[in-house]
Amino acid sequence: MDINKYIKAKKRLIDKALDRYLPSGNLKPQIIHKAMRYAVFPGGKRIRPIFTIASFEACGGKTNSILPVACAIELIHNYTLIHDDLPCMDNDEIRRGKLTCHKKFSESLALLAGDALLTLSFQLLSEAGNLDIIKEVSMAIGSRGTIGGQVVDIVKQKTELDYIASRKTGALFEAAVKAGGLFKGVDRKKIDNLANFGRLIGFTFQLIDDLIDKEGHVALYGAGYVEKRAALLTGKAETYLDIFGKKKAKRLLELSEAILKRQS
Ligand code: GRG
Repeated sequence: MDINKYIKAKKRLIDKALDRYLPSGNLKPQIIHKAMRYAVFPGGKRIRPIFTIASFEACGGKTNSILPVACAIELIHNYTLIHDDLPCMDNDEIRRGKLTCHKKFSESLALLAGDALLTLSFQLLSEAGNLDIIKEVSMAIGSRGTIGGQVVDIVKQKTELDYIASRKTGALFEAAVKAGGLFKGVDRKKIDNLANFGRLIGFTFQLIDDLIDKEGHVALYGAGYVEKRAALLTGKAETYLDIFGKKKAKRLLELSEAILKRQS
């Protein structure tokens, strides 16, 4: 199966699982469940949970049991998007080609829908029963992780672009990849390698995002420099997969190449 087919198949699996985990829009109070579902579906690339699955597989795991963990990561990502779009943050009207959650519902409901997605993600993680993953994810998205990145972004310290990218984007990618190994229970060395790989790929993901949007690092350093840096970081990231062997790490390697080449 080529990587595009793999991505499509895993996305379908993740979407089905998300649909099972999210409360029905008919369940009281309907409006909050509708707002949560509105933000999550039809969804974006689902790239973070796909990394979680590929990492689990690289460690010898079989897909389905990791789904609650992978979906928790995606729910957290969706919470950050809802909150990031709010008038008190970026004040965006469009997300994934449709009205942002607060434009469709209201500011207070969007705030609560984000909170509820975050809360649901920890319910799923606790049901998966692995305290190391809960700790890892908590640290990644706290004030020294994504929230910290958002804070520095808000106070507009543009010279801190690397800090912002590594916290806003890198931290959740790192946790997503690490979670696959933690769930399979591989040794410390492999976990550390997954963490390094995830962190560098997350950072690269942001560099490519900047290239697509012609913002951030590209505005500051120019496209040529950013392209070179992204390629270098991807090469470095891939060295951390040697420990797993080419066959097992195949999907992680292909995903990292797909990120480097992505145009949208
Ligand atoms: C806690 C409010 C709050 C924010 C934390 C993660 C974050 C900081 C804000 C989200 C907004 C943002 C632009 C983050 C940068 C990372 C990024 C490129 C997000 C978009 O991710 P994709 O491309 O989105 O994976 P899809 O739509 O495909 O899921």
